[in-house]
Amino acid sequence: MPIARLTDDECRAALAELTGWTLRGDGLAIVRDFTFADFSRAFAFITRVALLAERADHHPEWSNVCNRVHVTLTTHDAGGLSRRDVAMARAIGKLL
Ligand code: H2B
Repeated sequence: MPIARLTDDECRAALAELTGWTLRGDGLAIVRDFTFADFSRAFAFITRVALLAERADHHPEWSNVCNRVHVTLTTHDAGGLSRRDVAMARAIGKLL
């Protein structure tokens, strides 16, 4: 289902509201690094986000090294940022 990309103004407003997220260099995604006490906690976080993502049918791109998780949010169906990324970033924030 097509979804609109955020306008530049909407991107700015979203970033002002979201703690810890920054705009990727190309402006098409938001990124955030998470650091946990150990790998188990990092993996538990990944699992919880995966369940959220399945429920929302909106899936992050991510990588994990030891206790760190790097998350990228972008909307493939929109070719950039959409309100789905903002909603997912908010939902992830509530897990912390
Ligand atoms: N995740 C992300 N990040 N972007 C999408 O556009 C997207 C998705 N689309 N998860 C969903 C699945 C789509 O492919 C299905 C068909 O709804």
